[in-house]
Amino acid sequence: MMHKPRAPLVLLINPWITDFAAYDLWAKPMGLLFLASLLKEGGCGTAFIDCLDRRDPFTNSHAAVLPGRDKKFGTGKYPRMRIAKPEPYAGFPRHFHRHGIHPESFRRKLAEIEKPDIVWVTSIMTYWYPGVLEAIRMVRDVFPAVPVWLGGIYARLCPDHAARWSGADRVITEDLARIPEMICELTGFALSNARVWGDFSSWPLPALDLLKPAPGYAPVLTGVGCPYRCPYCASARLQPKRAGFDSRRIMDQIEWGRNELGISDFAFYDDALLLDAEHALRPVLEKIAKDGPRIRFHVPNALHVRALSKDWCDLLYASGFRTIRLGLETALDGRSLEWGGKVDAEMYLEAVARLFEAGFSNDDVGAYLICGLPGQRPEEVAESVRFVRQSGAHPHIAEFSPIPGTPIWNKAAALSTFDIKAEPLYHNNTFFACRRPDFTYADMVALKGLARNRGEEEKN
Ligand code: B12
Ligand code: SF4
Repeated sequence: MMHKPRAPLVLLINPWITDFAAYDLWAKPMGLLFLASLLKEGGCGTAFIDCLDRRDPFTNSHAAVLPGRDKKFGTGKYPRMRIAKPEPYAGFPRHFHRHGIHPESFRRKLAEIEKPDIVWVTSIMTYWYPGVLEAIRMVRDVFPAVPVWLGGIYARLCPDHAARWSGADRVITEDLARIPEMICELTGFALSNARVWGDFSSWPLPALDLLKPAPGYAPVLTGVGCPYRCPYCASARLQPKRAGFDSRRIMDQIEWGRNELGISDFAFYDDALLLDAEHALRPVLEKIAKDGPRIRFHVPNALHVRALSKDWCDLLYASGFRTIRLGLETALDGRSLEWGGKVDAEMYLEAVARLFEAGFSNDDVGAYLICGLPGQRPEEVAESVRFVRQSGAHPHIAEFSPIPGTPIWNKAAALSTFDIKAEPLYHNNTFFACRRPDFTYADMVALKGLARNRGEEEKN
C-alpha cells in the first residue's frame, strides 16, 4: 500500500537588519506572513522566528545589546548591537549595527524547534544581505541537512549575488504559482491549495498571529503593483501585474487585527493604495468612518497625490488616517515629468489644502522628496524643501538609492565611483553611492538637516 507523504514542517525566518541605523517604521515581514498562511491553508506545518522581534526578553536584558524602545503608534527602536563595518563601507563615518535579537537568542529558538523539512528565509532591502547570510549560516549549524530556500526582495533583485553568497540551496525568483510544485518535488507533498498561490486576490489573511507577543501595529495590503513607471523604482519589476483584494478581504484583515489581536494601528504597504480604490478600499473606509474609527491608519509608503480629491481627503480623515505621506519627489514640474509624471506642483498644493480642510494638522502630513538622483542638483532639492514647508506639510528626504533593474540603474552605475553592480551594500540609501562633485555626501547631509530643521529654515 502506498503511504501518503507526511505534511512537511516549514520554518520561516525573518532575518536581521544590518545597517548604520534602522527604525521600526511599521515594518513587518508581510510577504513571509502571507506565505505562512498559504502553507497552513495547503496543509503544511509552520514555525516562525522573527529576528526583528523588538521585545525579546533575552535580548533586551543582555549586557551587549542596546535594548529596543516603543515609540508612537506602535513604531519603535530595534534592539541593536554594534558589529564590524563591512569592508565596502571602510572610511564611511558611521557605526554599523545588527538590529534585532541577540544571535544567541536566535540559536536557542532554533534549538527549541522540531527539525523542519525546509527552511524559508525572506529578505527585504538588498543592502541588508549580511543579516540574511548570518541567519542562513546559523540555520546550517543547527540543521545541517535541511534545505534552505531564500526568497524576497534581495533574492529577486540580486539573484546572482544571492546564489553566490547567501549559502541557500535555492534562491527563489520564480512566480509564486510555481512554489507548490517545487515543494512537491522536494517533499512529495501536494498542497491542497496549489491553485491559490498564483492568484493574489484569493490569498488567505497574513498570519499575524505568528507575531508573539501581539505586535503594536499591523501591516495591511489591499493590492500589489503600480501603473506608473518612475525611473528609480522597482515596483514594476517586483510586481509587474496589478491585483487587489475585494472589500470583504480588506475588512477581514483589519477586523481580525482589531478584534482578535487588539491592534489599533495599521500601516498600508500598497504601492498605489488610492488608485482604482473606488470599489475595494472606499466601502471599507466608509464603513469604518460610519461606525466611528477606533483605529488609526498610517501610509509610510506614500499616497498618490493625484488621487486626493476632496471626498477622498474627507474620507481618509473620517476613517482614522493619522500619518499621511505624499509622493511628491520634486517641486520642479520639468523634473516631475521627466521622472514619470505622477504629480505636479499645482496638483500637490491643491491636495495639501484639501487635506488640511478635511481636518489633518501640519504634523500629520509629510511629503517625500527624492534627493541625489543622477542629473539632479542640490539647489533643486533645497527649493523643493522650501516649497513643501510653505505648503504647510513636512518635507522628508528620500535619499536616492540605486536599485537593480530599474530604468535609471545603468545611468546610476555609470555615474557612481563605487561598483554598485557587484556590491549590493552600495545600494544603501545612507551611503549615497551616487555622490559626485556637483552633489556631494556633504550636500546630502546638509539637505537632510534643512528638511529636519524647521527652526533654522525659519531663521534664514
Ligand atoms: C512596505 C515597504 C516599506 C516599509 C517597510 C518595509 C519592511 N517590511 O521593512 C517602509 C515604508 C518602512 C519602507 C522604507 C524604505 N523602503 Co521600502 N518598500 C516597501 C514595499 C512597498 C513593499 C514591501 C512588501 O512588504 N511587499 C509585500 C510583500 C507581500 O511582498 P514581498 O516581501 O516581496 O514577499 C513576496 C515575495 O517576495 C515572496 N517571498 C518573500 N520572501 C520569501 C521567501 C521564500 C522562501 C519564498 C519562497 C518566497 C518569498 O513571497 C511574498 C508574497 O508574494 C516595497 C516595494 C514593493 N513593491 O515590494 C518597497 C521597497 C522594498 N523599499 C525600498 C526602499 C528604497 C526603501 C527606503 C530606502 C526608501 C527611502 N529612500 O527612504 C526605505 C528604507 C527603510 C529603512 N532603511 O529602514 C525599495 C528596495 C530597495 C532595495 N535596494 O532593496 C523597494 C523595492 C521600493 C522601490 N523603491 O523600488 N519600505
Ligand atoms: S508611483 Fe510610486 S510605486 Fe509607482 S512607480 Fe512611481 S515611485 Fe514606484
